[in-house]
Parts: sequence; structure tokens; C-alpha cells
Amino acid sequence: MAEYQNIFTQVQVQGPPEMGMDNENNLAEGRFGKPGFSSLFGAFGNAQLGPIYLGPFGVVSLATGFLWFFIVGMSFWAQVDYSPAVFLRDLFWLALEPPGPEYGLGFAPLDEGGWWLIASFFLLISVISWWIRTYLRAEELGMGKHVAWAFASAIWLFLVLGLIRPVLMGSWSEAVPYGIFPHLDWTNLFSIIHGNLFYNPFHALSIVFLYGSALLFAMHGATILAVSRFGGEREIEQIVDRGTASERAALFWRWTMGFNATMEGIHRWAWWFAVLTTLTGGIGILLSGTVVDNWYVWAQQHGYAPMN
Ligand code: 07D
Ligand code: 07D
Repeated sequence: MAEYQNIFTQVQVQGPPEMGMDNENNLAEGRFGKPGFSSLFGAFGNAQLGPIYLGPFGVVSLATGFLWFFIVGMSFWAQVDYSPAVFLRDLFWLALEPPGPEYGLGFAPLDEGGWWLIASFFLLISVISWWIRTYLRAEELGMGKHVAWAFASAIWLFLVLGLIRPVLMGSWSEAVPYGIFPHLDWTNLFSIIHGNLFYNPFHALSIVFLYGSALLFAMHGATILAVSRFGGEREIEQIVDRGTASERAALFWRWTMGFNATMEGIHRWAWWFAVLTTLTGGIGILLSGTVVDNWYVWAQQHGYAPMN
């Protein structure tokens, strides 16, 4: 049975490139690149690479994404005086910081946060354009917009961190710096300034959904792999037949826990857990410093942190 490819299947079948459901060539416009095959990619998913749809929003997203990356990169270069050795040594610790608090929501000199503002503008355009792309491609294929709305939840947290909360706090200095460890230092400092984020119930909710997402993904991935010997991932008889892979998969959980998801419902569980991670997270960050200054004190007032 050499018909399918997945991460643990060594057999790969290659035919002529698959162009998708496009008999009238309606979707061909905007698609770009001659399809090729990669055996390495085939070990992880589908071996065919391309064609890719570029389109106006794809071009805008890649161009502005590149500009963001370029500005951050040039700032890093300048900070190490254009020394390749120091650049490599310090790469993980370099940062492009937002303007200081003295500039409020105004513009700042280029090397005092101005570049951060310009780069952030491009990153915003890039992320929004990519979102539009996920929406429009789904529409073109007659799909629901579930991917776009899930991505919108991540963008919500991204916007709260870098735009909405800084605007409400009246200062760009509240935003996150661009840098590997510097953005972790920012995260740590945020928690300390607001009196320990563990006492923020929305941070707790976000963790519940993050951990829950990992658990659900493990359960679902394992269940489907466990019935792949019955063709579980490509089954069409499940609606009308008994003893199918899906029925076994469902029975496994009913026998183990007394309750089972359905083939459709498990994907709703997964969608909601993932979406709620960043949705609740964004609420938690938005409230910090705007409505609640110190979460530990807040927890004391609400009776779940000790008063001493
Ligand atoms: C695996 C999909 C692929 C995506 C990748 C990320 C860039 C950044 C930019 C050098 C799961 C590509 C990275 C384009 C390069 C410059 C200037 C997604 C996968 C591989 N973080 N964070 C990371 C971002 C925030 C936190 C890693 C982005 C908040 C902690 C990577 C954002 C807070 C830890 C990264 C963002 C926070 C990380 C791996 C935006 C609270 C880690 C990410 C735009 C949420 C981990 C050294 C990953 C690490 C890590 C990117 C925001 C906390 C560099 C783009 C401000 C505690 N973050 N992060 O795999 O190893 O995601 O850090 O909001 O421990 Mg972060
Ligand atoms: C960042 C969504 C935006 C990303 C987008 C992607 C590109 C690149 C390029 C692919 C991740 C844009 C992509 C530009 C594309 C290429 C090449 C999603 C993002 C749009 N915490 N914490 C969370 C835990 C502590 C703190 C969430 C655990 C401490 C802050 C999560 C612990 C302190 C913030 C979570 C822990 C602290 C968070 C993030 C344990 C630090 C946030 C969810 C066990 C000392 C964020 C409400 C997520 C949040 C957040 C987990 C501890 C600070 C559940 C498990 C107490 C400041 N923390 N945390 O999906 O929402 O992020 O908080 O200790 O802002 Mg935390």
C-alpha cells in the first residue's frame, strides 16, 4: 500500500505535478513557479513544492515583511559597528528598542526608537496582508474562514502587545522590543512590574488553553495514527459501516474515559482551545496597567492571595 505519505512513511509516490481542482484554469492566475518535488519534504508531508499563489496581498506582505526584517537587521549591524564576528556573537542579545517614555506616542529620532516605529509599521502591514491572504485564498477555494479567524486571534494578542495597549498607556515605550532575548527580558519585566502575572486570571486561562491545546493535539494525533492501519485518515465508509477506523477511535475514548468526541467535534475542540489561548491572553495583557496595576494586590483584594 504505497498510496499515502506522512511523517513516518518511507514510501513516496511521485506522479506528474498535481495542479488542484482547476480544470478550467480559473485559479491559475496569480499562481507562480514551476512545480518541483523534494523527497525530504515528502518525508514530512506532501513532496510537491509549488506552484504558490502570490497575488497583490502576498507581494505586499512579503515586501513589507522583508522591510521590517531589513530595518531590524541593519539596526543590529550598526550596533556592532558592522563587525561580522561581534554580530554573530551578540545576535541573540541585540535589540531594536521602541522609543523611551519621554516621547509618549510621538515620533522619536531614528536611532532613539524612530526605526522601531518605522519597522513596526511595516510589520503591521505585513501581518494584516497575510491575514487578508488567508481569507481570500479560503474564499477562492469555497472554504470556511476558520483559518483566518484563528489567525485573527493570534493577531489580537500581537496587536494588544505592540499597538492597542501602548496607545491606551499613552507611550510606545510600553511595546515589545525586537530581539531574541530582549523580548524575553521584556516579558519577565512585564510580569514583575504588574506584580506577578501568575495572579492575572486571564494569564491562567491562556495557560489552560495552551496546555489543553497540546493535550488535545497529542490525543487526536495519536488516535488517528493508531487507526491508520485501518485507513483512518482517508475513510469514507465511516458514515454507513460498522467496525471502521473512526468507530474504533471513538470507542477507544468512550471505553477509556466514558466520553468521546466526534470526527467533526474534535476539530472544534482543537480550534477553540487554540483560539482561546491568544484571545484570553490578549485580554489579560490589555487589562494590565490600564485597569489593574498590580495583579498580586488585585488577588489579595479578591481573596486568593494572602494579605501579609
Ligand atoms: C514554531 C511557527 C514558526 C515561527 C517561528 C518564529 C521571528 C522573529 C526576529 C530576530 C511557535 C519566527 C521568529 C520571525 C525574528 C528578530 C528581530 C511558532 C512556530 C519559528 N515572539 N517568546 C520565541 C515571537 C512574544 C516568549 C521564539 C514573535 C511576547 C517566550 C521566537 C512574537 C511574549 C519564548 C519568538 C513574539 C513572548 C518566546 C520561538 C510576536 C509573550 C521562548 C517562537 C510578533 C507571548 C521562545 C528565545 C515559536 C524562545 C520564544 C517570536 C511575542 C514570550 C523568536 C514573532 C512578547 C517566553 N518567540 N513572545 O516557536 O526560544 O513559536 O525565545 O508577537 O522561550 Mg516570543
Ligand atoms: C505572541 C501571538 C502573536 C504572534 C503573531 C505571529 C511573525 C513572524 C515569520 C514564520 C504566542 C506573527 C509572526 C511576525 C512570521 C516567520 C518566518 C502567540 C503570540 C501574530 N507563562 N506571559 C503567555 C506561560 C510567566 C508573560 C501566553 C507559562 C511568568 C507575558 C501563555 C508559564 C512571566 C505574556 C503563557 C508562564 C510571564 C505571557 C502566551 C509558566 C514571565 C503575554 C500565549 C509555566 C517571567 C502572553 C496573558 C501565546 C499572554 C503570555 C504561558 C509564566 C509573562 C499561555 C506556561 C510569570 C508578559 N504566557 N509568564 O500563544 O497572553 O503566545 O499573557 O511559568 O503577553 Mg506567561
